[in-house]
Amino acid sequence: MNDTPQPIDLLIVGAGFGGLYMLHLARQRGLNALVVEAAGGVGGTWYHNRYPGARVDIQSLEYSFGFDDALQQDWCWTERYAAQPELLAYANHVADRYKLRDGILLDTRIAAAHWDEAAQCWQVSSHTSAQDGRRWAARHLVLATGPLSTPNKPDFPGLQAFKGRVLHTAAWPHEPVDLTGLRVGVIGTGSSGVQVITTIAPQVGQLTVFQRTPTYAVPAHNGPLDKALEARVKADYPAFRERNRKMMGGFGSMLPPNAFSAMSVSAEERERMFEERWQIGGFGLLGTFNDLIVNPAANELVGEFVRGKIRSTVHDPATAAALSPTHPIGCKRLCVDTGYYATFNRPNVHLVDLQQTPIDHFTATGLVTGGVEHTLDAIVLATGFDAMTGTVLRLDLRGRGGVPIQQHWQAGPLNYLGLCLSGFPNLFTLTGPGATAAFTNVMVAIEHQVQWIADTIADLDARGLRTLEATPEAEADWVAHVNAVARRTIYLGCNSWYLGANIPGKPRIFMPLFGFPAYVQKCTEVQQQGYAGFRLAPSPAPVPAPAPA
Ligand code: N01
Repeated sequence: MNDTPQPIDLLIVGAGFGGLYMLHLARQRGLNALVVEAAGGVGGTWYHNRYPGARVDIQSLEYSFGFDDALQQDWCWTERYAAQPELLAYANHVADRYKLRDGILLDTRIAAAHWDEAAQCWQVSSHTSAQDGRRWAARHLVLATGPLSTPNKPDFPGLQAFKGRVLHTAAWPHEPVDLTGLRVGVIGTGSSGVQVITTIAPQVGQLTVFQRTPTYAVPAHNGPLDKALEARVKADYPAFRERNRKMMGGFGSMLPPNAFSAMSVSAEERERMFEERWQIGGFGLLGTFNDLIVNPAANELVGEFVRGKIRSTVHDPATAAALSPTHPIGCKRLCVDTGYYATFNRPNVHLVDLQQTPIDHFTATGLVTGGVEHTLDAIVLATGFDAMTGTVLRLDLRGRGGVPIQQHWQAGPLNYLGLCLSGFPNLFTLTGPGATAAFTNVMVAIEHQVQWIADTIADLDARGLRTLEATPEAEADWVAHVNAVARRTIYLGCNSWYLGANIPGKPRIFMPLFGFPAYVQKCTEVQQQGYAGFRLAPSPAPVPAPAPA
């Protein structure tokens, strides 16, 4: 270990899109910044989630940076919804275009970050051997670790005994994985499961899908990017971005929500309108009416519409029934698919309903549910993430007085504005709990938060201030606000990762905030009000040199 920490203005953990833009903007503002990334390349989620079928569920023309018009004009997406290789190529393009690579330390995991009261900075160290571990003394620390970055690997009894291959969608191998002709089991039917199931079904010998909760999926109608649409958007890109920033989720201005209730039209008209949006595809279905995610009765209408689609698509009525969700639609993130339900008409695809027959244990050759052994050559865990907090809680992160983050977040992730924590000065979380990223086009969310952080640091420096720290009162109020917003919606009506409900023992607190424009307004107001809810402090006076004897 090199004993002298390297002084730095800003240390950024993670080289996904958040870390990349944070580094770029910090450098533009004249800050000495460094990104430290555990993986061997940039791209974050798109570096790790390289399972067959991985692609974005927000249209490519929207799921991209808008901070530089030259970038958005030059880059050409090939598909309506970009696939993982193209998204990873885009992340690498951003790193090269803005000459970021010399500010990114790859293959280096941050192990510890401790607030140093005397030096008023973060003492950060990397997790490598004693010889080559690195240390930094950072004025500011940005956790750009992503909301969905620590895979959830359930502790299935006997999994170790299984002799076949075990894969996780969120940690997919970099070398090709050939599943051709194999008997494959997929556990999990969220966004990752839906994509991998649909993609591998035609390749594998037999596919057994182990479903704990059925999922709602709407068609993507993916295909080559419409050149005429691309030209229209590019002719007007800054205004297009501006319109999207005014949308609840930071995207979707091409198909805005209707401003009237599902109850205000006849059943026939409602069906026609749902069908119209189903044919367009994507998340727009939930904008058919303005009350689908706030009124359970309205939500039930669109849920039943999708269940009707499942019944008319899946030939076997028992399988269709098992695939039909009963929880509110949108309560778990809606999946955007390419033939998911129809996949269950294939003779080589078999659904196991874990609600009827839960997983009992694994064996050397498969797994047992309800007394029946399913013989498998490979198992794909599409079991999601320890979302929003999992990665941060795995750090040795200690604030004032050495208080560990595990203690501060014992009852749930306390935060203010989804950006800062009391007792953890000059620490910023990007796309973390309390912010809107999970409900927003994450690229738009990242741009906003990165700009807020860069502006805040510039303000502090201009005013000769050394630290910014959320007050405990502001933090408590903010968490209450996030949960109050959720209570006005259908989001508390199911067990989702938004609530931490997918991880045994995790505090059940609603973590993301819904509503991007109001969030932006609040963050701006806080800045304009001189950082209401924060304590600001100047650099401590230098300790006078001892008087000569
Ligand atoms: O994870 P999930 P994901 N036994 O948590 C099941 C983004 N994303 O990786 O619902 C049996 O949604 C679990 O069952 P249940 C997107 O934001 C985006 O699919 O908890 N089953 C569920 O079916 C998304 O929301 C894209 O009952 C178990 C599944 O595993 C988020 O990432 C693509 C289990 C996990 O679903 C997470 O998606 C991929 C157990 N012990 C991901 N534990 C796109 O852009 C969990 N499950 C398209």
